[in-house]
Amino acid sequence: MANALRALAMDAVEQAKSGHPGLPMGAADVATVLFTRYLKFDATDPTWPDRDRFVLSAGHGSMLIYALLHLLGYERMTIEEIKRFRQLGSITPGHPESFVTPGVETTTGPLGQGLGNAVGMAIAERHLAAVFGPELVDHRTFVLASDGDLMEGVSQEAIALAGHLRLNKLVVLFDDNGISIDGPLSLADSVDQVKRFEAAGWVARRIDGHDPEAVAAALEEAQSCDRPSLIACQTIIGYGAPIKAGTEKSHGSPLGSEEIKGARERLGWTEPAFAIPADVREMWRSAGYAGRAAHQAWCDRLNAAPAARRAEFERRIRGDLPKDNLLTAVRSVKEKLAATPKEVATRVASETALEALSAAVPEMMGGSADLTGSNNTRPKGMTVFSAGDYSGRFIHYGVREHGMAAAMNGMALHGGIIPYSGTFLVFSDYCRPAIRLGALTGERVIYVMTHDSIGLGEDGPTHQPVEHLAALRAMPNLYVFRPCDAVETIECWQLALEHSQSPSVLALTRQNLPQLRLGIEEMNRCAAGAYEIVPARDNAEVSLFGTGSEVAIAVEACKLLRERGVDARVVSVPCFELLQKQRDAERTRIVGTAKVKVAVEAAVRQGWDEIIGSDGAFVGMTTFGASAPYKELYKRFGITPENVAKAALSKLGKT
Ligand SMILES: Cc1ncc(C[n+]2csc(CCOP(=O)(O)OP(=O)(O)O)c2C)c(N)n1
Repeated sequence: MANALRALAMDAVEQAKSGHPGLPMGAADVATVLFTRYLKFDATDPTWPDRDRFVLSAGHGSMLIYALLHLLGYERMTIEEIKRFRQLGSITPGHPESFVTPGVETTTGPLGQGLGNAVGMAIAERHLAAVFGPELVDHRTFVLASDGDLMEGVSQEAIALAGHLRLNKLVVLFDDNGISIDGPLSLADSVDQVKRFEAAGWVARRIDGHDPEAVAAALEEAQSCDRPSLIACQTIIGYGAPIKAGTEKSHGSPLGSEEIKGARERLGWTEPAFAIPADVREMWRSAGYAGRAAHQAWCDRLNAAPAARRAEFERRIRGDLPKDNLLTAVRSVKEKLAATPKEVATRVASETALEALSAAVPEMMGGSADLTGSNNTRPKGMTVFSAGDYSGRFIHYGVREHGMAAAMNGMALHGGIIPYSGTFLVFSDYCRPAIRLGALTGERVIYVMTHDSIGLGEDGPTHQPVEHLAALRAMPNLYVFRPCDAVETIECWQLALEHSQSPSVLALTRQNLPQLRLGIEEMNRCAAGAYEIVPARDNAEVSLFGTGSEVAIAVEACKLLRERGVDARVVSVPCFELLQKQRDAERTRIVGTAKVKVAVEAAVRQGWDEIIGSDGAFVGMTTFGASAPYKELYKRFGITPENVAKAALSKLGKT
């Protein structure tokens, strides 16, 4: 059975003239034991909520999972798709993409991410089991990880978190082949992975990955562990290839016809390319359907569950929001702000928003990378998710931004959870590889990124984001929100929750901001991405644009211009991406036709030309910031109402 995986991998890579045969050939025995004897799944229903999750963290070995899905009888993974490996429009892309291929749980390729996702999946499983009971939620998460996965820094964060949380239903199968692209691992690494995992609180052992009974015994043992398990499976990369096996030459390129011929002989595989003998195919097929009974038993338990619990479970798994509760929560926050306007930092406004939202939307799970008090992400009453209490909804991720972001992707992918968590905006760089995968895959993950500019003051330029908004806005399918006051903050939160196929970043201030939106408005004005917050009196000569803390500066500048007899308007731009999505006519209406356009944002200009044009004026940052009280910094860098007004007057030729 394992040789069937090897043959398909060799043949598909050869046909595509690109790909990675080494890992599938080396890990074939391990995968065969896992999928035929331990993994709980049903090939006829790849989205059954209580299936075990399998994560191929070493995504370059994608042919392993495609071959498995094909042999196990996943309907859409036909032999034609295997033959179209890496071709446009196939469901067999170069690296596994969960939004393309049924049966692929997460998008992998950037090494280490899959392992991080798996920790999030295991967290989601434990939490949902605590909420809904083991009769509805009781499954494991298995990961196949390579040397590269374990060398990446994010793996350390993921491993440490999983060990600390005692995620005992997480099992990592390490494809311990001692080879990476440059050659033997000894060129660059001498870590004892078993000791490393043990030090992080895992149960770890080393086995012969080509001995099916050893693999089975280790998996058996892992089932009853009270901690997560590492099984280091010693394997030979490119197993079976006469010359290239055991060397980097089998890692990432077609083996070539001679080598394939030799491998077929060695493996005793006499079939032509892409052909599988009927008896082997039959054994794989029956493994694909073996989980049906467990699936049916689960369906029976779901049907027998109390109606309300079942409905809530199904709603959460579908990813539908509790709409009425959400709208009531948003309205109540807006009503309070209308009755008693608040001059608060948007991070504090976010905490107020979260108090209402997290009560209304129980699938929200919060957290922070050791900045809970600064990010304001733990609303009152939200208990901590810990090894002793998996029903808690707040995760202390520790100083592990990257691991946190990767875990949040896994939680969202698992389903039933809307993860949100915080750090400083400047450390979005530490999360970026995971944010990118969340955006590519289309996961609802919400980042609360506070201390969003020089406005954080004394911590200085190491902590003051300057280029981060532009960098985040450059990423497709990511919403970057920068609300200007408490009202915009609740509106942006609502939008982030409603975007079920995209991650969002909420960039929030440390410093207090005046409430600019007074009175009660049912409508979510941020939904258009930008809107006129101070209308023109007559025919504006100047349009002023700002985001977040700089909207108040634009409003002051508008007053100065009016004192000089210049009619101006102010447009708040809480979300570039939503503005871009408006129809042309609507966008033109919002941006306006004033002769002069000036934007103010305590960040770099990049990206703003789309709104103000290359002839527009920009007041912002061109260098890194500095360490000082924030009011002094705004003066030092010239981000003031006077300078904004001056820039407009200069463009009007009225200096
Ligand atoms: C973050 C990241 N860096 C680099 C790569 C490029 N890359 C793909 S596989 C690999 C290493 C291969 O070694 P290993 O992980 O041991 O896989 P094996 O050779 O056993 O297939 C590298 C550097 C990547 N996919 N992700």
